[in-house]
Amino acid sequence: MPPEVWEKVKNHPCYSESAHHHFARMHVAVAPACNIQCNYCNRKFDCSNESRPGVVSEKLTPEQAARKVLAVAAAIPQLSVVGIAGPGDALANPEKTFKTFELISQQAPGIKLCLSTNGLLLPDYVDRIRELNVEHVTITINMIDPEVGQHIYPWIFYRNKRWTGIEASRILHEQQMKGLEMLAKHGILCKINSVMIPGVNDEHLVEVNRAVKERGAFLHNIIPMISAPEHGTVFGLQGLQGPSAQELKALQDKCDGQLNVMRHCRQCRADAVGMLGEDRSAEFTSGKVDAMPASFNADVHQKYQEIVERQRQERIAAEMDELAELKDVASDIRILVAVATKSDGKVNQHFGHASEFQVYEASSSGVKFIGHRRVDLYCKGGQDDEDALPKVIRAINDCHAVLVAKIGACPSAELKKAGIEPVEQYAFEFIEAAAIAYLKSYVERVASGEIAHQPRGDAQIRQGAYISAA
Ligand code: CLF
Ligand code: SF4
Repeated sequence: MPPEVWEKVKNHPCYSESAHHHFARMHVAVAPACNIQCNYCNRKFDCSNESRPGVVSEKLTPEQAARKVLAVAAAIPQLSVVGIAGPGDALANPEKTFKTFELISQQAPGIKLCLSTNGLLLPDYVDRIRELNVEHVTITINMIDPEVGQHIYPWIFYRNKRWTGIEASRILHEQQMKGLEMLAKHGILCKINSVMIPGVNDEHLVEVNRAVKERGAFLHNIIPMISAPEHGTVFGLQGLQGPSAQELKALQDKCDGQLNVMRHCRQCRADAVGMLGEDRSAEFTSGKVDAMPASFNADVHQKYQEIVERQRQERIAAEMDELAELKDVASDIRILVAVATKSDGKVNQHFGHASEFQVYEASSSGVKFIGHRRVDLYCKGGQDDEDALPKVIRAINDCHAVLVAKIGACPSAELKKAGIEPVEQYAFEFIEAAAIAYLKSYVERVASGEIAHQPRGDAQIRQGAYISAA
């Protein structure tokens, strides 16, 4: 990656997988209106235990948003980026969106600005985006063929007129492509979000991937549709299901290499706060923010970034050391391992405290992050929740092992029964180094006949609800 691009992404938790272990984002919900309708979205729904785009607990004015950013920056030194991602469309609310960015860049100049849009009005605002030094823009592009688009978008509202059917998708598509080309020409890093809707656009997304690459996109984020009937979306009510873990991975693998593929998206709420795997929005409601200190101390954030840089170097060195050892063990075995981690890219969480597991693919060529699986906490208030365990097992059923800091005897026995090996041996080590060391020991045990290598089954992606870690 060219050094000037790495400078832009190295502290952005969404644009760099390695950054997401260290840096936090926050969204300010200043953009309530939307100018299109997607069949997988219902913005009326709001539940404090629900985490998905479009959902928000309270809408903010630009001034309230700027104050909230200062309060969060004072409390969370990991904060590196503020995004506007709805709950409607950022560019359908241009005054509020750009006023908010102006205030933040004046009051917290070290924080990156990030914008997410459906792209309908993007060409109109490229100049404004550049003036405000917004370096990261996400466009949600679910199709490049209006024939496909008409099944996703029942209508759009454009130039004072409501458009429906294929014409609506044609206009949206043209605007998205034009906006992407304009941004790329000016060196703004564009991430494309595509919602994978099985039976509607899943195969088509390979063509989308090719088309956005040609137009200069930096990253492609293919996310599973969240679709439960109780969300009240058109697709949810029609009974359309999101993809399984294997289906999602197969599509991401097909697109990988053409363009960088993001696999660590958490499908955040429009008012999310914290590291990607956590949601601390409830700590920063308006009433609480008013009583908090609100100031931006650039030194604190700078010092934190220096610490992360050192950890990154240590982490890479540990991975290289383990890879060198793996070279002695020739094998084409490729396995997935689930990891319980809180932060810093280490195996450092108790099995029962994990609200998600990160999944890595380990092979003789190295370790690759392939996704995360949200789960219900197994340990709640010190009590084990036996009902949660089968769901955890279903969520990581494609993995051969789960690497944890600690695990109790009972879940350990159940995991073994399901064919998933619980492993405490790498507690507090860097994830990549731990995954390679585990693979080495696995391959050696297969070679010695101690265990037989068996392929694993599919795993379930949890639909929507995310319970904040206790
Ligand atoms: Fe927010 Fe999006 Fe910027 Fe990130 S989220 S506006 S690029 S700062 Fe990130 Fe959240 Fe996925 Fe978005 S994990 S939903 S990709
Ligand atoms: Fe919902 Fe976003 Fe689609 Fe608007 S663009 S309908 S907010 S998903």
